Amino acid sequence: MAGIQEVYDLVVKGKAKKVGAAVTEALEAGCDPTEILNKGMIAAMDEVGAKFKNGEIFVPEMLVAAKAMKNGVELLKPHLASGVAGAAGKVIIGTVAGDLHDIGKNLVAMMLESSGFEVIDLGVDVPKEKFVEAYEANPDTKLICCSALLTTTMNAMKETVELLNASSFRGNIKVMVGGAPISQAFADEIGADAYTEDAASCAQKAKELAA
Ligand code: B12
Repeated sequence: MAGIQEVYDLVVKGKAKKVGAAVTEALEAGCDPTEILNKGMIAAMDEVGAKFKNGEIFVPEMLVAAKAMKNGVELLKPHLASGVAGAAGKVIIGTVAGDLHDIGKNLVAMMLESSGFEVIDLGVDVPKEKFVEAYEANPDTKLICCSALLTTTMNAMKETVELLNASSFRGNIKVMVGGAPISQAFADEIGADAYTEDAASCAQKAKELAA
């Protein structure tokens, strides 16, 4: 659909100011919000990642694309989110130490909220001890979610999950992991309870785990 293509192009080019209007137009034209997200924005970030890998663009261009996507997601949010926040329980989420990527983590947080969870977002570059402290401050938490986007920060994820696994409260929580380099095999290896590929399936799985 033309509207979605426009969103895609603007995210790839990092046109943060224009992307909002394009999302609104696509919505008004009747495009499905989930398609705008998946085919317009997430697919665009894949192209941005590929261009970075090929040396066609550099970090500043990745940053402006990320900003453009964030602006677009803000506008999509009311159309994607629906549930009553808090009813399903508390979730702690963060991107692990050394990792500054937060777009995927924010989408996961948004989908969890729209599935009725209250989300405590620790942000990016979160030291492993912070996850433990956040649980201690919120002992009614049901789920802890860790995100990592770099192969080099997979080890920080491993250390975080190991620390949680060694904690006295491990029996009270479930641990979920995700992010582009993470796989089911890796999740099993580090002793997480669950892995899913994207934000929508994370929210679904979270509901099962917290039930
Ligand atoms: C935008 C971006 C950046 C931005 C991030 C801005 C921000 N606020 O997030 C900036 C410019 C800061 C950046 C920096 C770097 N980046 Co970068 N970045 C990207 C890019 C283009 C997009 C990431 C993204 O947002 N994708 C879209 C979101 C929606 O997808 P996602 O994060 O994967 O999330 C989905 C799933 O993974 C899942 N998910 C995510 N978290 C969780 C958690 C749980 C619990 C679950 C269940 C699921 C889940 O659900 C999400 C939604 O469906 C990727 C390329 C790519 N295709 O991923 C490279 C990429 C990740 N970056 C890369 C690199 C190398 C870097 C730098 C090292 C570059 C440098 N030389 O400085 C730095 C590292 C900085 C740091 N310390 O973290 C590489 C990583 C390579 C590797 N194998 O490790 C990639 C793959 C690019 C590439 N092809 O080379 N980057």
